[in-house]
Amino acid sequence: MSFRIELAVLSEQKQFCRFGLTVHNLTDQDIADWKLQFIIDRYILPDSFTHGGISQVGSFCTVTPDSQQLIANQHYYCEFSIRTAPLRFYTDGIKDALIITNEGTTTYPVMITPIVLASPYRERSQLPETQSTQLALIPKPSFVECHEGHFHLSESSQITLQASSADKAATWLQQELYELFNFQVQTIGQSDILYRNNPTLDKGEYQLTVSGSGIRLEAGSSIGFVHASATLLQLIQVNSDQSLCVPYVKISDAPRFKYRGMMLDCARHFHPIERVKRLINQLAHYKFNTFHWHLTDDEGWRLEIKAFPELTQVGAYRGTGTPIAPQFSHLSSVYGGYYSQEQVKEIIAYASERGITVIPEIDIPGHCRAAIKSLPHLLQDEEDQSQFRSIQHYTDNVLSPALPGTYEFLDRVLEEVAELFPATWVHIGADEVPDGVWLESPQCQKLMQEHNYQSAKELQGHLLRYAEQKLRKLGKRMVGWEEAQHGNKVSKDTVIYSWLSEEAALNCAKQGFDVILQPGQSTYLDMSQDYSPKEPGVDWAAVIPLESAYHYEPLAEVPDEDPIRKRILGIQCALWCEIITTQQRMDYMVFPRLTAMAEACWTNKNQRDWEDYLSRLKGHLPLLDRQNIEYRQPWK
Ligand code: TNX
Repeated sequence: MSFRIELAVLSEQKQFCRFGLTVHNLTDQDIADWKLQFIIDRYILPDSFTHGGISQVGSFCTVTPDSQQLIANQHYYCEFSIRTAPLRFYTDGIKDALIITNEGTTTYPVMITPIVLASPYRERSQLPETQSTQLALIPKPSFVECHEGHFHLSESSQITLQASSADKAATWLQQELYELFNFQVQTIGQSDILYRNNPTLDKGEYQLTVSGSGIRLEAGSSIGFVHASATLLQLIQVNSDQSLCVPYVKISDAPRFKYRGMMLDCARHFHPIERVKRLINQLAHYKFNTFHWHLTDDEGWRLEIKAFPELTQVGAYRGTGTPIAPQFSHLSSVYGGYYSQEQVKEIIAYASERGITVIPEIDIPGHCRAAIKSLPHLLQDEEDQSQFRSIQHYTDNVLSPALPGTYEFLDRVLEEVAELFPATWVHIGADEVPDGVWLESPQCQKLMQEHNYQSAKELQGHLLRYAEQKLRKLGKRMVGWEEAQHGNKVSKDTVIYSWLSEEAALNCAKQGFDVILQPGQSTYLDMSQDYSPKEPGVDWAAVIPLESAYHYEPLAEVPDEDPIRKRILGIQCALWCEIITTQQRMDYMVFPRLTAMAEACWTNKNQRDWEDYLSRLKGHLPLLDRQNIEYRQPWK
């Protein structure tokens, strides 16, 4: 049995494109009463559809063709329009397809040919030829002094602790020496690697000295020792006889920004805990200190909540016939997964051993379809007639600020989250609540009248203020995407993560909010890395080649001495995972851009230099190879 599907762009305008779709029956059998299912992440205008009808939930489309038969060796053809900018990448095309007959009891796999694009990008980015440097440190430390000679680690090398806060860092170093270099430090031997307390050093700061007498790591905080260990791991050289040595150096180093984060979306695709740990470990290598865990979204609820087992029983899985329906991939199976509270504790401990704080995100009130479908008796407003469509094309994904069930849900979820995560910050989402929401709900109208609210934004603020107060009672500080301050109800304690533009960050900082910068145009690792149609990724914010990622400088136009800069706590990069289905794809999107972002987070502005970074990156690639990271080859 063999079927094939082809999508071709027929015409393109700035925000309106037409497509032709062909399904070939390559078999010698006719099929009858058939439907076509496929995945595409843009919204097909149903009225524009020819030769049949289409229904769409998120990215999941079902076509009922006019002709009931698909004859052997013949094809079916239809056309449709989408309000979209021109498509540039193969990953913009159909991601999965399936033919179903007999009410879905029989299914046939469909081969997908790459989308026929009308206007792929013309330009290509190319890196200058670069010599690799021996001291391949990323991010670049504040001060490095090199000396002639190397210290040789030997079979009797031992780690010695003269600092109570160094034990986690020392354990991590020991593990990484083994993982990366197959080198086992001794429990009794020579004190070649010495961790020493230095109370004059600030949090995160460290000093590393390698000389004839050994390796000395100094810090005044446990995180400082982790950073020192990360630097040491990058300094290690492997001799031809596989023995290890470290060049003589003196390094003093301190972070530029207090907050250095990465967000991982585990809702759109589920990442098993080994994959999450692998990323956290990599973050530690680049001196990040925060892992922002996006645990809930329309397409999946990934966190065990004991008060509501339905959230994971129902909300963690999607597939044909399930309440969430298939999304993004895996049309022919039930797909999903979640993290038990025990696993969450394991991740938190793993991150903490590497100096990384885990901030959970429970995204409300938009992006809540999985929760609503899991707990309809609590979360569904039956009388709501509002018409809206979210960015990801859902019409039923927003919590209602007027339902008592919403507050019961929030209370229980936030209580368990606050208990489970030691971090003092809890991220509450607040992004992308669609226009048109709530206004046709009698209960929402009543709530608006009671409080004299004028707009839906005020209703959103009403709910978020509740969440903020609840979190405060639980000893937590609420943080959220830039829309969290819409409706003007939350307090200035809320930390704002800007993502649409830097302007939002600036506005919020001026109003007195602390901000974290995560601009899509520079820090989104789901954006394509180059202009070739083969490059996986999206480009709604930008194409982000390594060079653009490297050159990101937060609020570059605001002078250094402007007091507003004190409100910038740091930078975060993000991996949204609509198209991240495997470890391989994750590695490719994350590396090497993560190393460029690390430098934006850590290294002082006046010490950053693109070509210098490239020569360090070149020298650093063997260390990525040792970890089997399938990074995008920078010089290909
Ligand atoms: C915007 S950034 C989103 C996400 C998507 C992402 C895709 C933000 C707060 N919302 O829901 O996954 O774009 O690039």
